[in-house]
Amino acid sequence: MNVRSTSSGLSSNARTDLHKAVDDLFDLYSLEGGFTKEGLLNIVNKHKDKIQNVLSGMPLPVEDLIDMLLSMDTNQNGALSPEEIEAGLRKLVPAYNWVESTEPATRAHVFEMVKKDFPDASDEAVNSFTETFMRLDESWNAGNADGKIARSEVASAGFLLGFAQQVKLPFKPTAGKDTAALLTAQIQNKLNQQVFARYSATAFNLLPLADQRLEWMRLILRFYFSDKLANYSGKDITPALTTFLKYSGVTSPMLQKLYKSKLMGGRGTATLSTLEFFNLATDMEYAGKIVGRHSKLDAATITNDPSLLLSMLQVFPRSGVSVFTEKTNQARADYWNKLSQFDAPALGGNKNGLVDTYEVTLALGYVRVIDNLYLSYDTNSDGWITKEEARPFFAELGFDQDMIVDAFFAGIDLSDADPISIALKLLLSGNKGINRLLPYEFYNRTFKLFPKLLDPSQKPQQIEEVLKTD
Ligand SMILES: [Ca+2]
Ligand SMILES: [Ca+2]
Ligand SMILES: [Ca+2]
Repeated sequence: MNVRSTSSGLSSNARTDLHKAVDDLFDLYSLEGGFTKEGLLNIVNKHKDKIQNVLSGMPLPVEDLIDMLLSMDTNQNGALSPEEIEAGLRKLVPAYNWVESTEPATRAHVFEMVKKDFPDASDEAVNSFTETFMRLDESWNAGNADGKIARSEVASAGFLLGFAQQVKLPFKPTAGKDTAALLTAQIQNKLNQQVFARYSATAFNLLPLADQRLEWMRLILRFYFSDKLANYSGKDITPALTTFLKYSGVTSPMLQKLYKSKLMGGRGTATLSTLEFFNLATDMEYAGKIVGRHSKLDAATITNDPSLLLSMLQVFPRSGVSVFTEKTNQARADYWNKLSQFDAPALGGNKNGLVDTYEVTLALGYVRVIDNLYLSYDTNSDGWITKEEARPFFAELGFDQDMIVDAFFAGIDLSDADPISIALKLLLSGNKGINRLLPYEFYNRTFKLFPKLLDPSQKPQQIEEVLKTD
């Protein structure tokens, strides 16, 4: 099942090459003392495919990169001098104004400089951004861990921040279902998660523009960190998560599997890509904020926390209302009072009687799958998925027969070990009249299937084979 991935499938090679390309640029700059437009274009063109590949994970077209670099030739003599590059970088890469080439910047200095560049931003926005920026000093980020930021520690991250500063805000939500629309939707979710519980506003687009700008730049910086950490972590991502979140908790194998899976827009491979890691880490952070607010997560608690409920409806824009709420402003008892089932070992829980952060992450991850499904397969965007709309989804699962779709819509348990009984139940149910499903109904029908779908040894085709002989 491919929930039309918004990832461009960032390979670690492409990633390394981007960093190398940017580093090469800086090397050339320092060696040659400036370079020509031609030389510059050569470098960018040489790496264009790879740069494009990486940049397509973010709204940073490669043409902008070239334009940005060429715009530094202020005296229009066709060559970039070190002075022009320094001036250009200062203008286009804010971080170069904060960190002098001669002296590393302290946290207090960075805070003052950011405040100066964003005079209208709130202290929360400036503080959090500064905090994140200072992480460039950490050793996994190739920093020297001296508590200060040197120019050399800013290099490629500074470039990304330069782009982030230029992207037009506020984001306009798009109604389409193309890659750009999916990507914008995903970025919106991540920003809404990031600002949750830190501002009185419950959504990113309700923040003042200066705060939006800093939060957006912070998100880009954290994506850049994920890139470093996903690389650094190998197969065991616990140390990387610990570093990213400063969180010493655990994850379950099922949770990691979900975030690598195509259900979540992942690639379905053994290691976590940058985007997969970023999704998991930021979703865990969001779940952590939810768990941190309440000792017990049930319908009554959630109903009494309207800003949490509002945030969740923003973060799950297509499925949230249906899954999380009974009626307006009231949490759905059927969903929330059952959340404790994620404590069960069968779902990767630790059976400690509490719903821990990683268990809530898995619970919300399943809702994310449904949200993605409605984004991709509710083709007329009316909030329902019909049998007709669902067919391509089932086809991706390997279910090509109408009977399976009928059985799913009729609410028959497809996780049943005996495929013949699925067919029998369908025949006996007389429940063929259900032709469209709301997200919560879809969620309920998919729920038992999730562990199976995450297990590659389960082959839905085999079920189909048996049904064919029926
Ligand atoms: Ca340092
Ligand atoms: Ca637990
Ligand atoms: Ca529809």
